[in-house]
Amino acid sequence: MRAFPVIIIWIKETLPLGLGDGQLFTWTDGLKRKDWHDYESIQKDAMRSGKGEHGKPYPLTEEDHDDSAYRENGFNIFVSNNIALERSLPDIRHPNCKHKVYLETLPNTSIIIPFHNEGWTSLLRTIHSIINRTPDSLIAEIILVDDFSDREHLKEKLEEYMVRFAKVRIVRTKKREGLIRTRLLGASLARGEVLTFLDSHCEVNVNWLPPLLNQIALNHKTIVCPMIDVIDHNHFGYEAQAGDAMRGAFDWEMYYKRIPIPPELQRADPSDPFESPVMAGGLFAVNRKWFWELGGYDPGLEIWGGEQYEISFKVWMCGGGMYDVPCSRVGHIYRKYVPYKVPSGTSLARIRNVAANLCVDSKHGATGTELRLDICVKDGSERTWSHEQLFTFGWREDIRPGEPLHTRKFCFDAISHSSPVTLYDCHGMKGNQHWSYRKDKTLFHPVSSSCIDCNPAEKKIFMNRCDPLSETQQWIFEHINMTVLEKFNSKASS
Ligand code: LR7
Ligand code: MN
Repeated sequence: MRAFPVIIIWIKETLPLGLGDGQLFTWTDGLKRKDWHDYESIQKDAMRSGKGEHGKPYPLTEEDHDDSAYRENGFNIFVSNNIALERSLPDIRHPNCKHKVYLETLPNTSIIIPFHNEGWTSLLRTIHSIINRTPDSLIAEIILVDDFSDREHLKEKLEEYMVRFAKVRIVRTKKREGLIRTRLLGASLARGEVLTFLDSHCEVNVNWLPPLLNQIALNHKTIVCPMIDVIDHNHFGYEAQAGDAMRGAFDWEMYYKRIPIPPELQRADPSDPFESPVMAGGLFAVNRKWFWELGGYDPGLEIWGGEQYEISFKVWMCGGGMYDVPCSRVGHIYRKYVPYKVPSGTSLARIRNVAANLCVDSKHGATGTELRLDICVKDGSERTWSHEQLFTFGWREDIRPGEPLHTRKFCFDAISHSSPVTLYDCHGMKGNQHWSYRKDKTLFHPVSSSCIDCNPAEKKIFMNRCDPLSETQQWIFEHINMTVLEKFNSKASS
């Protein structure tokens, strides 16, 4: 059902700068609508000047560019520290957004922000931008959920700082949970009618919230996402993503992608909300009751990733819809690399040789290089994503270095029954990249009917005629997620 404005033409002609404050408009559906812009805050933003203001790139010197600036957060924290916490942003919405009216009565929302070791100024700028650009009446509370951070500034100092904001609550997980269970903790405590999730390094833009809440008010079985703008990880310049409004999708590796809206689905008014099959993950609003009717997130999801598909599929399968809203824009700092550690045992494993007591190592592993053995990285409580001794067992029955969502696109590859094992661009067509892990602990290569063997003294890894009794051909998978290994082996002969 669509509603049409009764007096919209008159408005545009007489009030070119937007609708007058406090005016109400009754549409044909009988619901009252109003202009939710906060002209005072817009005015304040317009008058600001300084480095990084209006979302302009911060002028970088050589020194500011040093790698140490990126190490802790994956983005340049020096730049973040040098631009104002309340900096202004450019209004890059479609011009039609300036004239849109939304329901006079909108549901309120709990804004939930999970964070793990977030930078001080990037976290604070997220909160300040929300406070400055959101109608107070729509915020039930802002829940900061600390996922067991160990940085000092996120402890008492953060609590002391947030005292100035009556609506901010800080809650903390009791152990490292990962972003999914951290969001769930926030959601379980939330009291607002709507849950709005944001990452801990965002800046919300002008009038971002009313268009999201409006869509949910019209149909509560709706998940809505803002347009996600890019805050550059070097200079913090603010701009739209390449191509701007696109639909969410994913490829066969389950990598999130954005693809153009096909012409037949394009809206007459490009500023109107449009359907999107899957969301990016971090920034969205959902009716609280409906979120729990959907089952929330699967609490078995670890640390990072995948949850955006789970929730997106459930929305569609449960008779709901998912929309991207062009008149709502939120900036997000896209990191240069993932800075945080992952507790061991959460994901996929290293591969240790029984005879050598050494591990397969993909160090210096570019495409075309030979795999080698190396001393097993010490069992600590944590590892980094980029760990060279972590491997993923793909559903195509190939083996690749890295974590499932951060894999490098090289696969174990062998050209014959006596060749070295190399890393080569994954082709996903089995053949030379097809492996199985057998009960006798051998790593079998069906195409050559041979097994992975090694020379402990030279640390070399090569193919050989299978000899399950030889310990140099026996490999142990450590810290493995058993479900993944069972799936990987479902077709393996033993
Ligand atoms: O162990 C962790 N615990 C956490 O609380 C790891 C992370 N976190 C927090 C973290 O502080 C941040 O606030 O969780 C949030 C997301 O983590 P990021 O910022 O490291 O993730 P990302 O921005 O690289 O990745 C995107 O995909 C993720 C996994 O699927 C999440 O859904 C993120 O929210 C999501 N970000 C966005 O959708 C913003 C746009 C980027 C894209 C695509
Ligand atoms: Mn993020």
